[in-house]
Amino acid sequence: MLDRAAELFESTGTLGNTQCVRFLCTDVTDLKPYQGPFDAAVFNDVLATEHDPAASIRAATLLCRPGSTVVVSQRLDDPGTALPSMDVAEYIADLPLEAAAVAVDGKTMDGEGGVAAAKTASTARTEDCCGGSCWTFEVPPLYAMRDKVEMRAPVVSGFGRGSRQMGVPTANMDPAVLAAELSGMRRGVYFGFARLPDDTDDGSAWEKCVINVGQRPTFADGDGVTIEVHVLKDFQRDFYGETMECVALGYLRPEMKFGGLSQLVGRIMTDIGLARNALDAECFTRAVVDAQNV
Ligand code: ADP
Ligand code: RBF
Ligand code: MG
Repeated sequence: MLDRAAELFESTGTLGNTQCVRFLCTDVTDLKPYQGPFDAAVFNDVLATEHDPAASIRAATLLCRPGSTVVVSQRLDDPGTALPSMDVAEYIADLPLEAAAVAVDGKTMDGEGGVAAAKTASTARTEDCCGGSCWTFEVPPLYAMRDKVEMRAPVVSGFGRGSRQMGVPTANMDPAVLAAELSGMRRGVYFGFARLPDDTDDGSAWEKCVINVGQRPTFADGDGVTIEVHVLKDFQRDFYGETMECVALGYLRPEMKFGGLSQLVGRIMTDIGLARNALDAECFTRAVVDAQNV
């Protein structure tokens, strides 16, 4: 089937940043973060027979770019086939997915013929005519915040989890100083720019960064909210105690509970790639020029 499909595309074989379609036969849970992000994931009559459907849909979702679509289509009452029970709502419970109104033949199929997107997995489910069901979700789009959030605080010690050893040191900004800013921010991963205003060398220039504002559900280290900034620059030194300035310009995704540090770091690498690209866009570049004049 893959060979036949490949014959239909002339642009196969080109990798890197070139537009193309790649065909591979693999288990979705074996795909690596660098192989994404993908524009869509479709489970066509396979999810119910996966040995770990929750792990499969999670792996696929984490490989999908913001604004992409995840579809689960399943025949549920195929005569003579005993399928295990399938609870799509439970599989996606802590994933950054939103139920989408399903467009069929250009029409929005949400029961009432309106345009409102369904909110939960159960309402996202749409029966079709062949005894099957289809759930359509959207990975929330990357979005610019209406109001940027500017933060300025000393860098404090974190949990010493070795994020630095994993290649993503996070400067923890003192949350006590930022209580007011925090109260207006939803928990999750942001992107923007950061700098060390008092650095006499080159640290005072604005650099791209990713920011996690949250409670680190992957780890049992208390539920205090931390503001962690990973700057996309190699400072070659520590700067504990120094003042950091950071401007959050866009929101990437909610915080999630991962199966461990390496899974988390894999996703952070994707976050970094998305942030790097997004921050090249004119709207964000202009916003930081404004910020520089503050
Ligand atoms: P902690 O648990 O104490 O926050 P980390 O392993 O997260 O330790 O490392 C964070 C520290 O690394 C920061 O406080 C900062 O002093 C230093 N650092 C060096 N380069 C960077 C960078 N590019 N982004 C963030 N922090 C950096
Ligand atoms: N921790 C989580 O438990 N879940 C997350 O989804 C999550 N996303 C993060 C995204 C970025 C860009 C960064 C820098 C950190 C994130 N963290 C997340 C925090 C992470 O657990 C923390 O940096 C390390 O545990 C070190 O304290
Ligand atoms: Mg840290």
